[in-house]
Amino acid sequence: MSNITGTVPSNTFVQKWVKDVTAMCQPDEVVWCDGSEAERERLTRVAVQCGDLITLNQEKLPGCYLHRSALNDVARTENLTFVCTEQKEDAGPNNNWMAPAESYDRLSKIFSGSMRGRTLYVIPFLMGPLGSPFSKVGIQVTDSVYVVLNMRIMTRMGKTALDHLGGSDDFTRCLHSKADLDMDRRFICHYPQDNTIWSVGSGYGGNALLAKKCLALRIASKLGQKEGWLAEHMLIVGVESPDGEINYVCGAFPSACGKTNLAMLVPPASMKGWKIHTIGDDISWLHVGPDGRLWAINPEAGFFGVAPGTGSKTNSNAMAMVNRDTIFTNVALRSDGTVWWEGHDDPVPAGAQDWRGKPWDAKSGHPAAHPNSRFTVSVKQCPTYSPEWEKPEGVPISAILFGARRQKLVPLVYQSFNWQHGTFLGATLASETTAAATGAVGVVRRDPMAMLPFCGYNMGDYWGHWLSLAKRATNPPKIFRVNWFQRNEQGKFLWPGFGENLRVLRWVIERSKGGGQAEETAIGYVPKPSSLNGGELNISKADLNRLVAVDREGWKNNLKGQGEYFDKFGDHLPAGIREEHQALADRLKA
Ligand code: SAT
Ligand code: MN
Repeated sequence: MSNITGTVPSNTFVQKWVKDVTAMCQPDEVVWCDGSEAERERLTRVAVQCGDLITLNQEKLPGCYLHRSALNDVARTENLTFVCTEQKEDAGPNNNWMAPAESYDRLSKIFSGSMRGRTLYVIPFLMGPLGSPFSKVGIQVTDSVYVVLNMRIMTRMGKTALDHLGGSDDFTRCLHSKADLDMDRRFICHYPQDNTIWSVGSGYGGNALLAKKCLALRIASKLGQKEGWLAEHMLIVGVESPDGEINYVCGAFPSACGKTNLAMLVPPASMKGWKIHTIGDDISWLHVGPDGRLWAINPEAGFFGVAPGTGSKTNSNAMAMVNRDTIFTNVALRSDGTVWWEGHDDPVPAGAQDWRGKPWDAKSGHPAAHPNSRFTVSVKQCPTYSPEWEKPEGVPISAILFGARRQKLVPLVYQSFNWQHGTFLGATLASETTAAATGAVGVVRRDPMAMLPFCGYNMGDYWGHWLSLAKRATNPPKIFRVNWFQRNEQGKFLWPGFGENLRVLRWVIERSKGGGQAEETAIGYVPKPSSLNGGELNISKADLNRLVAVDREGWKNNLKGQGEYFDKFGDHLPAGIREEHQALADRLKA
């Protein structure tokens, strides 16, 4: 029998599930978390004592701690991530699949006794604003105190969630154990039919904070299909023009492609009077409102952002928010007990330790911080935090961006002709890979809607679901494709990016309202260079023209690969996507 501390909730479904998993995992102790400040302080002491957290310099970085992961546990492991539906076809060619019975059986063996000598924490959490009809409850069980402390930042955790749940059994059952952190015994499995997630053998964010990619995207995307809404890998940002009007934009980009930077963009000095309101940087849940618009909530309560490349020049808002009450993972440690990463404001430090805790200097020949090192911080610490984050109905969306990392071919920005064409632009998204997942970096792979690793069901059906929304969403957002990452022959970025991306947002918003100057091309509406410039942009005319140029031959060469990719979805490919592919081919031929 395990020793129990904390208040056991009255919900008998929660009690029973926790009893069952406790019997399987056999922890020495069970702690029911309440999300209080006192609990945070107590668990932080536990984490420091067991080595999960290193206390940073509390004068310079109050409330900040460093976590060093196991060396083999630094990113999501997509090859070990499964969707376990009865029929393989329901998971689709976009997911790894295992039959539920086999998967429960294999994982039960790893979970059995995995928490002996350890504490099992129960974390009730709410995804979405208090009192929102769109919010969902999860209960995560974990043996990692690091996971508890991160979940406390990333979600609305504790009593709030239990109050929302009441006596209902409508919650996602999220079971997690680090077990022995062995890659050969690591599985991240999703059971949409049971509203259940089992993850074992990893302590890394996307594998272990089950509220995030596992619940808020994989499980939620399937719930959205059933219930008529969308769970998307999108930031949410409000853009206020000098006349005080705010328009909200969602943006889907693959991991580590600048969602956090765009969500809290700092307007360039030349764009006086523009303001940014941050609602979310990673996930958005979109519902059709009574006005026929799409309304977005951010189900999360924190940012799990990439540290390297973050500095005052690229994202001064992020720098301002991570100087207190932040958990850093796999960054470098300086001799004064503060943190550093590549791209940090301060010069390369002397006498530092790298992310593994080994002595490091500029001559070490490898980065000091892991390329996928992270900060976990509350959304409320963001200088551009918008209180609209807490609105139960969310914010109305004017435009959706699909963005990716492409050195060539894809213009800086272009607009789709309509919702179906916009869905096609999302479905054909492809990006150069990053360090956010294990595997090769910099290889172009198809990543539809930036959801390839996160769509919890057959992607053909998912595109069909997107298309079907048009029936109810009579005033849907306009859809755009963006690419900040074009380079010239010398490998230099053509577009300055960061704050200057506001110029693109300005055009996007003008277009969404029926204005803005554009040229109709075979791929969509492309801006007139002058509508991005406004006179103050420090970039050559030739480069600007090149940024919005349409390479017809390049696009023609792309058609075959797109068609082959779509063929993989067989009968599940909706006719509308096939139609758009054909229409693009026809326009390119004309
Ligand atoms: O998967 S995480 O949420 O840990 C990070 C990411 O890839 O976006
Ligand atoms: Mn992400």
